[in-house]
Amino acid sequence: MHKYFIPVILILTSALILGFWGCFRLTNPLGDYVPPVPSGPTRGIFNVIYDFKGTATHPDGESIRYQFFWGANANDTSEWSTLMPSGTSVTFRHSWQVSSVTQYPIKYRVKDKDNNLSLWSDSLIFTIVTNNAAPLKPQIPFGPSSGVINTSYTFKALTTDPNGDSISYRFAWGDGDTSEWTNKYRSGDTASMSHTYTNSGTYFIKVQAKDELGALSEWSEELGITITSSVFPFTIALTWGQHPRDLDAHCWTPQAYHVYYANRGRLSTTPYCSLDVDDVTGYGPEHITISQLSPGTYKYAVHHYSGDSTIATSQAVVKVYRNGILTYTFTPPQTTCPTYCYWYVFNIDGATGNLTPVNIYTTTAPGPTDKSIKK
Ligand SMILES: [Ca+2]
Ligand SMILES: [Ca+2]
Repeated sequence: MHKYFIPVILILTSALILGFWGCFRLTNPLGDYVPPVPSGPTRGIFNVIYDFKGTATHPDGESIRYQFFWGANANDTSEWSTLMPSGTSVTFRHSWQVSSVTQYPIKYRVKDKDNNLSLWSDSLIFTIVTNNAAPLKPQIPFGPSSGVINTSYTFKALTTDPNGDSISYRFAWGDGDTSEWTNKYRSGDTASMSHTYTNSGTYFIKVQAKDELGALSEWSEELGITITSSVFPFTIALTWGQHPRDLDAHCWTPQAYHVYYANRGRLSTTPYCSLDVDDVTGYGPEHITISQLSPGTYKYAVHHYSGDSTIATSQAVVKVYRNGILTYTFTPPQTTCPTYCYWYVFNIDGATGNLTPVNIYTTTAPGPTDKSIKK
């Protein structure tokens, strides 16, 4: 009897352990469950946050928690999520710090309220692209430079990505609102987005690009748009390129007012003519608005105040909006252009509203600039 005692004890103990294990295994409904492979991007760069999604189903329909594994080391796991209904997709966000490792296996597992644990999902391999370049700084947004409130206007954005990656864009509208990212565009294709301003004022619109890996460009230069609460007889928008850095819009009115950077005028009273801003660092825009015409001649000119180059090569554009509608577009004559001269663009007959192009360079101002003019 005695010589069988130890083997019997061993057999009984083993059976007991296997039995318990079997019971435990049988009572874990997630014990054999492998969640579907996570979805998300497979390429990216360091220090950019990416979204990864898991969708698991509990065999008994119970709620489950999710935990992701990010692959940087054996313990590189997320916190457990809150309990989610079975079959609900859960998005985890993650970024990777700069490291020599460029491939990360991402997987997840789930557990139910009784802490029954699933197996790990298969891995999604996330590869860090180490030689990615961000998109180039986008061109200045293209769109109207004036408009009225509560009207939708469309603006365009364009840049390229040195790697040829697809690009999404977002606009900062200058009124405190920044758009969502657009869908992806091919590098070099024009994106567009619309915006509506609800208050009058001058707003500066800029655009930023992001490549498909999430690398951000610089913000573009700003497009100015002047939004008015009503449509004025004339809004004259001056824009130009980077050089010369300072062009100035000037307007002489029939009542001997000289509206320019040092004397911005007024819209609600005499001279019913006003300059919005003085840009001194390239591009513009500078808007002169005439809110009410008086009989006599209005003269409009652009002065090259400072900076290299000339008006002829400045890429200047003068757009004239008549009652809110773009009616004339002027570009500088490609003739001899003295440095620091005036580009005398046009006259307006205040009695009829007729515009007469002049379009010449002159070294003297088309109207008086001395102290006899009214402020
Ligand atoms: Ca790129
Ligand atoms: Ca200026």
